[in-house]
Amino acid sequence: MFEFPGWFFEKTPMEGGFTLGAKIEKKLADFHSEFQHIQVFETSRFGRMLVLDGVIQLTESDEFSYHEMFVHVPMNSHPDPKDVLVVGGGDGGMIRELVKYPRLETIDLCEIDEGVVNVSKEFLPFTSSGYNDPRVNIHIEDAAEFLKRKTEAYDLILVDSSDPIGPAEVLFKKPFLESIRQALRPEGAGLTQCETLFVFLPIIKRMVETGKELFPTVEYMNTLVPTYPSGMIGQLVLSKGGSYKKPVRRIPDAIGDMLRYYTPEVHEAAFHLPAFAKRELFG
Ligand code: SPD
Repeated sequence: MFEFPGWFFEKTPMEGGFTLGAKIEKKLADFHSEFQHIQVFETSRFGRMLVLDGVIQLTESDEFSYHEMFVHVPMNSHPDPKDVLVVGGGDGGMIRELVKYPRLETIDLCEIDEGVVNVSKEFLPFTSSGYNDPRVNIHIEDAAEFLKRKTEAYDLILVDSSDPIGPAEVLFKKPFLESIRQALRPEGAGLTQCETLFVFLPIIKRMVETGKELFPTVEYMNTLVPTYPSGMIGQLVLSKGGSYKKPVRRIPDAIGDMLRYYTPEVHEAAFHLPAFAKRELFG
């Protein structure tokens, strides 16, 4: 089907009529965990690339935009975040951004697949560099079960999942969003990986509608990531309090100076959606 030896092409039931490809220099890891097929490649254009069940999860060249926006938007919109949970995110990219904040007291990570954590520690040092921070606690467990035991325990819950097929499917369903609501403190917010406007608008619309049944404030932010379908990806913001569209404080220079994508201006811009998406999702 694909006559490009030495290239990787995404193969997923969610491909939507087109696919992404990258030229491979070397295969660094390739194995099946209890949950999924895990691969790490060295690519010629994007540096190292993590692939789960045939789908690109991150590349060394552009993962910073995804992880920075997923973390610094809520960290600078919540009035006083202290305790954060990351669901999924075994590559460590979210943790790397969170540990930049001295104000955080605990950073929990609940990842179902230890294979992702281990392969990232071995081959993706650029994302897994925060794992040694003493505030980080790793729980290898199904997050749907983990969250059922938590009540008003977190200020932010960041769901850094793969696509809604396979191990992550449950994370896109109403009972899981209910568990997020239960586990959040009153001013808290849950952010969930929520696909791309140009390719998966119906999935996003369903998530927005379900979110509105459970949370007083539901918003959607969009970030540019060249190696995701159509070059972008979004997060659904489910807030128990007010809007997350604007930063409520100035990001400390010591953190802002380290970042390559997030700025207060990009924060606000991310919530300005193209007309077709705004109309479809928010009327
Ligand atoms: N279509 C793939 C979406 C993957 C989102 N999760 C990426 C995990 C990076 N930490």
